[in-house]
Amino acid sequence: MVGLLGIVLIAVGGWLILFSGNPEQSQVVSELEELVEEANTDATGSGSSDADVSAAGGSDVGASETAEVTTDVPASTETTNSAEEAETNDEADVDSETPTTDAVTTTSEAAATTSEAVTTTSGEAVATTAAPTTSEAAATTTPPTTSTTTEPAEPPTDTPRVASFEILETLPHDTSAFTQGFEISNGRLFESTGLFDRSSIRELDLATGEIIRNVAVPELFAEGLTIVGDDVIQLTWRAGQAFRYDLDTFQIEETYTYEGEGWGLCLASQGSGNLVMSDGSSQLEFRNPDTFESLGFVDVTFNGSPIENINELECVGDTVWANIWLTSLIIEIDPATGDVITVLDIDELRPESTRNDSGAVWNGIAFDEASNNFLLTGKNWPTIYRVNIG
Ligand SMILES: [Ca+2]
Repeated sequence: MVGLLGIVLIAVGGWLILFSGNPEQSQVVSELEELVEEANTDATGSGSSDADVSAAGGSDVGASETAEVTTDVPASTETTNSAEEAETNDEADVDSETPTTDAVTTTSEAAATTSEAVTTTSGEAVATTAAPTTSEAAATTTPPTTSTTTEPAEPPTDTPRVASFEILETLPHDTSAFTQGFEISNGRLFESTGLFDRSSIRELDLATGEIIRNVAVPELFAEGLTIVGDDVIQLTWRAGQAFRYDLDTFQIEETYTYEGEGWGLCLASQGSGNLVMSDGSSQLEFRNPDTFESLGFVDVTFNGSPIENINELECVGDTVWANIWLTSLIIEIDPATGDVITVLDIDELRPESTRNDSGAVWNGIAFDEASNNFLLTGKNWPTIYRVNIG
């Protein structure tokens, strides 16, 4: 009897560990949010640290979407998802290499399937365990201010900058596109979409958002992509395979294999010239763009704290921009050190129609070199935003 009770307790304990929602991760995220708040609090008086949400561009979609966005007030951070929550659980599990892998695999596939059902029925309630952040409390605990010596004001060198954004234009986005990768190359916009049986690689019209080409990725869960010369490389979530396609035909030219999960990908056109890859952890991995060979890792930290769930990436100049999965935060990372050097909250951009869909988090960032703007979108979002980040 006692033995049986012990087994039950162990089983329950294991379940709790498995599904308790990654306490470290949410802690890291809320910490980042608190720090953003603090930085904004520091800027009292300027009154302009919030995003300047002004709609230029007067496309018909733009006007209504923007109006919708500006009425949003609640800044609740969704904390659950279906498919990619399973990613996180699995990721932790892969690291621990416990003998429970089989059970986890089964669970995650079930979760992924659920997510598809959820996304296709657009916005039906998915079980969520919201973990509201206590940003107000955070705001009251003001951080140490910068030195107030008699010397001329010295800008803090280590404090991440809080950026703002301005909407310049909106474009329509396919609401069935579970965006995993988003990138512009020579005036052409490319997108990778995920989920089993819904994964694809696409080219979109940069001016209109229309889908020009759409090739399915059968049986796999596609993830991030990046353009390398005349090719495009696309990751998959847990298949351990990356595909190198001809950019113009989307014909697979080569398949690479790798350990672990694939989430985001970009090519450092300046700086190292290497691929930068995320796997949902706090690490970025560097790879040779010709061979996909791993060249090493860097830990992404925000004031010394590791930032987990680094997702879609965008290499701009010699830095890397990224989103943090399940948050509305964008960070700019110095890939040489892993330091987060800029933070930005785009919660205001989340379309109202996606707020009840816990999987429809933002996950698309593409830099347009020609205009120095960014295009931002999210999973199943109806809108792509062109923004100026300042
Ligand atoms: Ca990107």
